[in-house]
Amino acid sequence: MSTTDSTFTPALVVIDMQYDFVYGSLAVPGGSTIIDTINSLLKCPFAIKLASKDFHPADHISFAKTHDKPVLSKIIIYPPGKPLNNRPLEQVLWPVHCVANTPGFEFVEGLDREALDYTVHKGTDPGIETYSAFRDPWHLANTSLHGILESHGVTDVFVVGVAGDFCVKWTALDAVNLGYKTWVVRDAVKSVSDAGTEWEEMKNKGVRITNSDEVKKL
Ligand code: VGL
Ligand code: ZN
Repeated sequence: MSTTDSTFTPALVVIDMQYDFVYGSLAVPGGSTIIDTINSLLKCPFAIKLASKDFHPADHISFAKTHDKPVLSKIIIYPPGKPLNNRPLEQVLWPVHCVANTPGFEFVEGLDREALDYTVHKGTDPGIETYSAFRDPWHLANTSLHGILESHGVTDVFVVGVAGDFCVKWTALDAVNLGYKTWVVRDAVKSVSDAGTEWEEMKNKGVRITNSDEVKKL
């Protein structure tokens, strides 16, 4: 990876490599198998290296328990404070996961957290699901991610982590929409579902799919 080209300022964004998503209540199949690959990418000369953490209050809107409904059932959610017919969205209800400052919220054991320059929290508002590490689905509030990337003059965003079909995908799509050249590193991502449709969807919307060996040659 070249650090001398001023038109190429790459950032590595590690999505949600937390205990609950790897071994805990919402374990993504194969999640532990990408830790070494992510650590090897964290050794590359990215201009900055960031990680997101899902940071939920105990009564978060995305938890089945909050609604007394079965896990993986669906509800319709609305932007808070807006009329009820304003941009409804379908919300999958999850097991309780990544409750702030519980063991499930911690970075997974083995992740090279020393290599990280920044940690970005998301999903902090009890009433709003935030899959994207940039912002909620209605674009009512930004996390710190876009501001950090802009302040470092980042041109290219490389996304890794979990889950490929939720937070990785929505972060990558937002990165494209915000004007970054956006890459998802396929062998450093695992998904909840094995259907694989997220890869075609991301490609169709301008995300570049790459792999860790290619990234190391950049
Ligand atoms: C995620 C489901 C619920 C993710 C977060 O990190 O992909 N998935 N909250
Ligand atoms: Zn969550």
